[in-house]
This record gives sequence, structure tokens and C-alpha cells, in this order.
Amino acid sequence: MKDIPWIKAGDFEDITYKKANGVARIAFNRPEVRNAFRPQTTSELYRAFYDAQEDTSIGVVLLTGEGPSPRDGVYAFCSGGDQKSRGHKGYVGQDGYHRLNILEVQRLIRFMPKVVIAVVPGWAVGGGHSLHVVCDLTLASEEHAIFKQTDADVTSFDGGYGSAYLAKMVGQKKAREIFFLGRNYSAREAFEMGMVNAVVPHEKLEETAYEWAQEILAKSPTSIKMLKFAMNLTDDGMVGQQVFAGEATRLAYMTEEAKEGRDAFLEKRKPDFGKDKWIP
Ligand code: S0N
Repeated sequence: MKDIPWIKAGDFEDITYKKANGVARIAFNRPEVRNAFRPQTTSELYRAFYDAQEDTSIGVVLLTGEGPSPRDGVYAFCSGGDQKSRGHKGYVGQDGYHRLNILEVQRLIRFMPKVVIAVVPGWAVGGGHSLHVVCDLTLASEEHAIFKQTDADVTSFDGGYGSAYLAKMVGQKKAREIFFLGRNYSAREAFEMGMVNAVVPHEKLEETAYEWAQEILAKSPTSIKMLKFAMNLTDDGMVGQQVFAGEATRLAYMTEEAKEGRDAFLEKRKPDFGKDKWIP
């Protein structure tokens, strides 16, 4: 495997966070429980994703899972909500409160103006499956990736991006099969359904993800950002429009018109936007 010059980007307990040449790598780091997330994991994830969003040198984020498990050598992307941290009212944090904060992480992945690639080295199950669904792209280990939905087995279900958006991705019948039967699907089967972009030999998975990221990083950042938001828009309703429109407003601020509008107000005069500016 090619050496990637990762530099540690923060101190966390449940995740690892690194950066290299425009790429951020965020990984679940609880391999002994198949990288299940507890409230602490999701708040660490949120902080790392937010940092990657705000870092202007970062254009692509890889989301993956550390492994294999030291107990049995099995690889995992993420096995969803940690059932041991689940009380009668939901997932309980160290502060004693029940939280659904994985949904905040999903929204950050969805709305961040950067490309997020799910790099799936093993099990992607339950809420871990939903996370790969909400990522922009998914690369999967040929030998070890397994996709599975257990939400209906444990009564902890994702009725948002994890299911409804999955149905848009793979079709209604297939999505209902995935959720209603809870079977295992290989990387190849997931690829054929259209929810995985490429099946990669395990040894090359991380390197391939990094190469995909470098290809994306060579493109125009504004184009990538607007294309992501444009593709989200039709599924995200008014919120999708708001995110897209925010970027349109940012572009408008960079025009001479915007400068004239601001200057005219500050100089207490009528704006002069010019006569021939109604470009069709
Ligand atoms: C992943 C599976 C299929 C792997 O099977 P395998 O390889 O046979 O390993 P096991 O022996 O089962 O597991 C190894 C050890 O890891 C522990 N473990 C595995 N997964 C979890 C988990 N999710 N939570 C806690 N522990 C886990 C095992 O217990 C075992 O350790 P020991 O030997 O010590 O017991 C298989 O493990 C599996 O099916 N796991 C459970 C998957 C699951 O049901 N996940 C939850 C599904 N639901 C969600 O994720 C909902 C997410 C969510 O949070 C949400 C979504 C939308 C809206 C709101 C929310 C919300 O926040 O509530």
C-alpha cells in the first residue's frame, strides 16, 4: 500500500482524525464492538466533521472504520448505535441525557460543501449503513465489506436518509427488501444495486479512496460544491433550496452589482446598476 502522509488532527477517544494534502480522514475507533457509535462517538464525529468543513485546505473527507478487531480480526465500517448505551428512552450519553445526535452528523455530511466518501472496510450495519447512504460516494472492500440493515431487529430505525433516501438510490422494492428482511449483501451486490461506486481489493481500499479524493481535489471547488448542493436540492425540499441559495448569494456578493448596492446604501445615494445589465 502506498504511504499517505497523514498528520494527526485532534485528540479523540472514539474516533481517529487525520489530514493529508487536502484530504481529511475520520475513522470510527471502536473495532471491538464493530465500530458501534455511542453519544460520545457522535459528538466527536461532529467536531471532526465541523473542523474539516471549516478548514479551507480540505476538499474531501474520508469516513471509515479502524480495524480489524483485536479480538477476532473482523473489519467494520460501523455497526450503528451502540446497543449497550441504549436505555429505555434511547441512546444515553455520559451526562445521562438521551440523544439522537447521529442525525446531526448525517446533516453535516449532507450539507457540508465538501465531498464525503464512505470507505467501507467491513460491516456497514444499521445506523452505520445509513451513514454510508448519506455520504456522497461509497468505496467498499471486495473481500470484507458487508451491508446489512438491522434497524427492524432491534427497534432502532432510521426513517430519514437511511431508508427514504436509500429507496431513491436503489429503488423502492430493493430498499424495502433491505430493511424488511435484514439480509447480508456483499460489496459486489451493493455495487449492482447502485449504492456503492466501486468494489476495491481490501489492500488497496484506503489508497484508492485517497486517489479518488486527489482527482476530485483537482476540480473547481465552486463547481463541486454547487453540484453537490444541486443534486441534494430536489430531495431536501426548502432546506435543500436554502443551502443551494446560500451559495448563489455568496456568488452574487462577488459581482459589481453587489458592490454598487452596498456602496450606494453606505453613501446614501440611489444605486446605479448600469443600463445594459439585464443579460438574458
Ligand atoms: C454488526 C454485526 C452484524 C456483526 O456480527 P459479528 O461479526 O457476528 O459480530 P458480533 O459477535 O455480533 O459482535 C462482535 C462484538 O461487537 C458487539 N457489537 C456489535 N455491534 C454492536 C452494536 N451495534 N452495539 C453494541 N455492541 C455491538 C457485540 O455485542 C460483540 O461483543 P460481545 O461479544 O462482547 O457481546 C452484529 O454485531 C450486529 O448485528 N450488530 C448490531 C447491529 C445493530 O443492530 N445496530 C443498531 C441498528 N440501529 C441503529 O443503528 C440506529 C441508529 C440510530 O442511532 C438512529 C438512526 C436514526 C434516527 C435516530 C437514531 C438514534 O440516534 O437513535
